[in-house]
Amino acid sequence: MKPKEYRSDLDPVWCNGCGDFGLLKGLTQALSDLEIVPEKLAVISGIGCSSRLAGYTRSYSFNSLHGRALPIATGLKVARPDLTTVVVGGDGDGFSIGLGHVPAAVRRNVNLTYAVLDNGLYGLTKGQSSPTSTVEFKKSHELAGQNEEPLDPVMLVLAAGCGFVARTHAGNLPHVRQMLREGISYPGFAFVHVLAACVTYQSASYANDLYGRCDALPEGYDPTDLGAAMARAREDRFQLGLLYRRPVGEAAASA
Ligand SMILES: Cc1ncc(C[n+]2csc(CCOP(=O)(O)OP(=O)(O)O)c2C)c(N)n1
Ligand code: SF4
Repeated sequence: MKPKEYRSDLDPVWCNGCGDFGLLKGLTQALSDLEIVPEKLAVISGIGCSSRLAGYTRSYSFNSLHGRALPIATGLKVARPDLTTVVVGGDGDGFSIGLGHVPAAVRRNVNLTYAVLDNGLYGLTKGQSSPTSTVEFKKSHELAGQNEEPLDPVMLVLAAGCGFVARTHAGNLPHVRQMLREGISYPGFAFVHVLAACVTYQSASYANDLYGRCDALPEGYDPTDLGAAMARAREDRFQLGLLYRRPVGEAAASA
């Protein structure tokens, strides 16, 4: 099937230029590459602009409850292991209300791919701060928790023992496609951190500033080295690519 055949009949209501379009496009391309038929595909999300994505795919889609996509997807995958199950949501969905489910899902290591569209705020509810909002953003908008440093989703899942951790940004479609293809192919819980801009509630320069802070992992980087992945994740600049892939069958190191 062609990528566009993985789209449902619904037209996205996202703002023009929203990063969510990049994830939708990259996902449909990855599904096409992997030749997954819609009858064997489930896309589960929580609530948020990004979570609308589930309904835009031709699949068993469920735009569920805010913060609850992971336990719903886990139950589905356990009951129907034949379904390729992709979970999508925002940074608020995954790291505010849904935070407790993330390390639990990582440790259960059920075969899900969890793509978090991280725009550093709550888009659907009009621009409040999320756990990944920068201090500068909060100060400039006089939002709560101004002195709280942002949480790093990649460090969090690495520390919890995630076997597949990748980072990409929504403006680089071939890279989104590749990271999702590899994540979906991984036979365990796979986390894909998708950096994106909210064109409506972030500043006009946010997208460029964000992409200017990204580097590709260097040639020869070894994704089986957990220590190297953590060192990369701690760098100020965002490292894009497959940061960590635990060999299948190897136990997670205790964090
Ligand atoms: C239980 C519950 N609490 C709060 C809300 C309100 N709410 C809807 S979406 C959202 C946050 C959305 O932010 P994010 O998950 O980052 O997604 P985005 O819209 O930025 O893609 C909130 C707080 C809700 N729908 N349900
Ligand atoms: S408000 Fe932001 S996150 Fe929501 S659709 Fe518009 S640009 Fe995208």
